[in-house]
Amino acid sequence: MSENSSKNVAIKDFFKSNILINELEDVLRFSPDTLIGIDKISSDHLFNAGIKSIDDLANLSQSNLPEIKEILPNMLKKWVKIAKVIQKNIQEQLRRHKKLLMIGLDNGGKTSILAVIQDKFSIIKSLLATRGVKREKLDFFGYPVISWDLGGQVQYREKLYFNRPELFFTEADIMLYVVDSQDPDRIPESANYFREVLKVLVDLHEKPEVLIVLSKSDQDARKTLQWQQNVTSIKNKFNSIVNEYEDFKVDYCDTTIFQRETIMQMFSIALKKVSDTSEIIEHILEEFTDQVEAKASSLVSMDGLIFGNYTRTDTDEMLVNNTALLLQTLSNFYNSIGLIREKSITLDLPLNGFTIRGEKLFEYSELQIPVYLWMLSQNPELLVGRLDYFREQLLPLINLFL
Ligand SMILES: Nc1nc2c(ncn2[C@@H]2O[C@H](COP(=O)(O)OP(=O)(O)OP(=O)(O)O)[C@@H](O)[C@H]2O)c(=O)[nH]1
Ligand SMILES: [Mg+2]
Repeated sequence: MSENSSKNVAIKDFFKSNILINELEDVLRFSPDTLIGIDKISSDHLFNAGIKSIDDLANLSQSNLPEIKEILPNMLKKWVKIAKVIQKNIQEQLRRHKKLLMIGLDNGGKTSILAVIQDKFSIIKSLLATRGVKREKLDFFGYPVISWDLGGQVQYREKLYFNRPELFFTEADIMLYVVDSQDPDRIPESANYFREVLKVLVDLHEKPEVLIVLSKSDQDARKTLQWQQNVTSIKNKFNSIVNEYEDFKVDYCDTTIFQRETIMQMFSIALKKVSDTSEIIEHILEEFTDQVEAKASSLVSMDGLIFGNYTRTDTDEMLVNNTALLLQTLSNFYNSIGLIREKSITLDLPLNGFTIRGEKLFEYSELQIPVYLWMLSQNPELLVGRLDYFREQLLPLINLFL
């Protein structure tokens, strides 16, 4: 992986020591006299010449600098150079962040999902409806994401987002469209909003990855017929809308804030769609799965993050992912009552002729969360001899992804 060399330039070294940089986005709007070497008087002269910010300074052409009689041309040239370095650096840093749009009707659970991802469980109880757009940097296991949480109340939907769509819907990498799976009355309204959003995206030639999140899929609700009907109805409506636009493909995920792993799983599915690293992880999984003559494999952390999987059929994928999730819950339970985590967990299905086996590969983050490789195999002994080789190849990549 090539690292950007300008990443290492410390932006703050260019600024006077009393200048605080909180948000990278703001820096380009700072006035020129925040820079070392530009005093207030020169900055005023720049201002009078229409150069009000570092961005303005950086946008000057070096070969055709304006004449400002109070400022020496060489001086101006140097400042422009510095501003250009800062501008380039910030743009690169911002580009590395994936833009995540959270969209859906009011009360759907968007802000709650973002709170769970950030482990801010305590704020969920007191959440108010989001007013307009709330942007936030998320550090999802070190994966830089900027979330745009678009409050779903009708006044914002009608008067704000669609009036200036380019301000909200451009350059998004991922769109999570959140539908309340326990509110059948509002499914048509939500479907309409979804259609309008897709239309805007098409008009703007934007093509983010789209994931439809069936929120509030709480364990008890899922057992009810009503919930299952809601989900069917949502999928029917949304699929038919998606079919109107040939360019879009969507996936569905269900989440509940009462099981953090469902949200982590949804989020990893979303990130996997836009991340090269997981592509590489999947290649390695594929190679390994073939080597050990297995049918499917999945790399999953004990808190529910799926780093990658490789399967040939949808059934195998469901089998390996769902079993992994279940055995994880069991293993976490054992762990919570003081038992030691097993290195290897096996589920035998002899009548069906296969075994699902989880092998602990390593632990990640300061929290030392175990990461297991799950395999669906007819011949699990083959796996054991090759695990170390696999671990060696994969570990550096996982570290990149995290
Ligand atoms: N049962 C259940 N309730 C949830 C879940 N997620 C969110 N809620 C509740 O749904 C309500 C709305 O949640 P928010 O996260 O504020 O919804 P929102 O989509 O951000 O709403 P707006 O900001 O108005 O667009 C809150 O009372 C949450 O406690 C869930 O998974 N299950
Ligand atoms: Mg909200």
